[in-house]
Amino acid sequence: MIVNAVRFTFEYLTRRVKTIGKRGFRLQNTNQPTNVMAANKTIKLLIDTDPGFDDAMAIAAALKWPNVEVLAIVCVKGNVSCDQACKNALKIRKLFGGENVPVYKGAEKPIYSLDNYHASHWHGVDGLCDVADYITIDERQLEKQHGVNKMIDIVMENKGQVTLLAIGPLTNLALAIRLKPELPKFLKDLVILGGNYTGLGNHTRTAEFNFVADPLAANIVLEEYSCPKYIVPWETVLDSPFSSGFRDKYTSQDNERSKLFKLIIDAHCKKHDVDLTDSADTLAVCVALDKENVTAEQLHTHVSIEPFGHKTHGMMVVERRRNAHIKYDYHQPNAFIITKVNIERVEEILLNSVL
Ligand SMILES: [Ca+2]
Repeated sequence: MIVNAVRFTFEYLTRRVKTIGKRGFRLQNTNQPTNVMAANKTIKLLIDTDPGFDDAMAIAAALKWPNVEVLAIVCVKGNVSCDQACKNALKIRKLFGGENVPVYKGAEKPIYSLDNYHASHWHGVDGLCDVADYITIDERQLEKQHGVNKMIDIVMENKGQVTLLAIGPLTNLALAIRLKPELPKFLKDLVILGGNYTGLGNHTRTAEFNFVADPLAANIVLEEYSCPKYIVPWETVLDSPFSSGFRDKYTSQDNERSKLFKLIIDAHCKKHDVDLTDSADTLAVCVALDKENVTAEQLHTHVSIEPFGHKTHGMMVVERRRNAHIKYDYHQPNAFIITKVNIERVEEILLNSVL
């Protein structure tokens, strides 16, 4: 009886979703406990990425997480060129025991962009803060098939089972749905790092990098991917600082994995005279790996993109009008914006990759 009562209480706490707003959008506090094991169910994860050192941290976390099968890594132009992104993915794969995870080259240019956006000023010329040359790779191990075609194949071979994690510009995803319009019906869900929900930008004053780097692709994905979508926006990254001791724990372990991130993070922090306060892509991978325990608060509403504006291109447009989903049936909620995460759980997942 006591065991059943405890089990009921636990299940109640882990499943409860409390609606705390009654407007056209729904703000939900997921009210999750921490320090619980990840769900036993194996996650089939397909990663679309543009490494980038926070992509590297995210890929590492996925490769070392016990209850996930990483089906493939598909690269896209973003922080660095697509060729460089592929090299970085091969390096991370090698160091974190993912040699059996295939790496594919995807789109080399955005569908549309106002500028040749990249982020080498932040991630280093090579995307890994220019400290990872010592990791040797055989570039012939890059798969020959185009990443967009492979993305489609993987989803269709695992219908209803694939979680697609998109932590770069959304060019590959937009191309995939143009080639296979019914593709989203066969995805389990889609987790995106990108966009903003209060108009706060990073790469421009009004737009987050992944969305502004290919705003038309982002618009296609937000409007047309009908599967459940979970978006980690820029504001949530800023609102989710690591604890004061995290950097030391993450970078001081006595192994090659932790050593790489010490080199990367030390170089980045020295160059920019900053501390490691937050990390964007890592929040998204943690949502993909353990959504129930990482998500603390989410907003269920309609989102799209301003693709062509001169001052606001790439900005995520969020429906916040009271009862808009009733008044305007074309603005039905189409995404969950993750507005708050459980950073303690995020740190646990990241630390697991370097222990
Ligand atoms: Ca990225």
